[in-house]
Amino acid sequence: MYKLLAKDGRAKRGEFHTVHGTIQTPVFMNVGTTAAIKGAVSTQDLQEMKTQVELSNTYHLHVRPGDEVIKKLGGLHKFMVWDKPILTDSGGFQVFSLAGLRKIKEEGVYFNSHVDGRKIFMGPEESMRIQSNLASTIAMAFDECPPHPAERSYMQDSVDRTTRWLIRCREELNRLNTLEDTINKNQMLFGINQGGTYRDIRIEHAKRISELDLNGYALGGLAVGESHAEMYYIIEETMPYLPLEKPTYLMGVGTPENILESVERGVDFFDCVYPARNGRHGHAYTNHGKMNLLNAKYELDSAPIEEGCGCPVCRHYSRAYIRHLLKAKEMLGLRLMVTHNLYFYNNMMEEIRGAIEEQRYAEYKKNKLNGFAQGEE
Ligand code: PRF
Ligand code: ZN
Repeated sequence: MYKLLAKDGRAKRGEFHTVHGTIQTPVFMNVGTTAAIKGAVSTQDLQEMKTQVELSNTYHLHVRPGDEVIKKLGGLHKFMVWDKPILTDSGGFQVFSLAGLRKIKEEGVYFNSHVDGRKIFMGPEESMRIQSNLASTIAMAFDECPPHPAERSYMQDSVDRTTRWLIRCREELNRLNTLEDTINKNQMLFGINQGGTYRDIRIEHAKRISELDLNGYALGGLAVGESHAEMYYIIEETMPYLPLEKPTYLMGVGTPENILESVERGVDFFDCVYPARNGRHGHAYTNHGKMNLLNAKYELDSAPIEEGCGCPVCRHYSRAYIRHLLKAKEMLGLRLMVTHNLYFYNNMMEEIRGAIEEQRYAEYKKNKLNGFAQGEE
């Protein structure tokens, strides 16, 4: 259940109540595709990084270790020792990004596993059954994320199929939630809006799925190659047609700048691999832009990554030491980088929530963007 606490322009400050606790929004979800945050970060570490929600993937966990295995072990929460909310993505998007060979049919998608090449079929019912076995807090509907650019006729057909799939997802999840041996009988469902950069297709789809009274809604099919201006335009135009009293999740976005712009347009939930991926590549996020710790100028630098940062890394370690670990390809280097970056994102979300509450979001955003533009790199 979503509760709107404050609004500043279109920016929303809310609370989302779940069986695994309350999520303060806007929120950034930390990506752990295979039930692990890449960069040797444990679920205990996540507690220190102000993480509220962990995100895992249906497709990956179905392939390995198998959702039946996780169900036998009591569900994903028990398995990874994380008692806060977990959102699982439905598998559709991962199939499109990973599987070379695939066939989309009315019933679902046929493709080959990226692990051993074996043939797999996944449709709305399969995705819901897997997510029910995983027992995540929030399940995502099974959708198609169309490529960019796509012909208008392809887009319309794809979006219509995604709507039919959504109705099947809802039916199947309602059924699963009533079964005796279902671990989380309160599993929630978010529907996904598609339509690429076609404003009218987006809006028609948003209106249609809003009638289904789901627990939340997502904007999918963005950050797939369109410009930032196009993405912001589509968010701005589509948001008024999604229910204000439900959370909205912008899937797979993005940079701190993207998040600041999207919060201003009313988005509540985000997720992105950037903080973990950039961290593993030696790039640290700071309020003065990104810095490359591999740079020679940090060889003798005993300052923390960012002065004043409250993360567990900046409280103890120097740029010089982290640079050395990265150079020596020590795992600890990756872990420290990912820890700082996830903290940076989660902490920014906390600042955003405070700024909306205090009706100073526009000014907060302007100062933040000015800081980033100083650019350390
Ligand atoms: N659909 C699903 N997951 C996603 C996306 C989508 O369109 C995106 C697009 N940025 C990221 N993750 N199911
Ligand atoms: Zn830090």
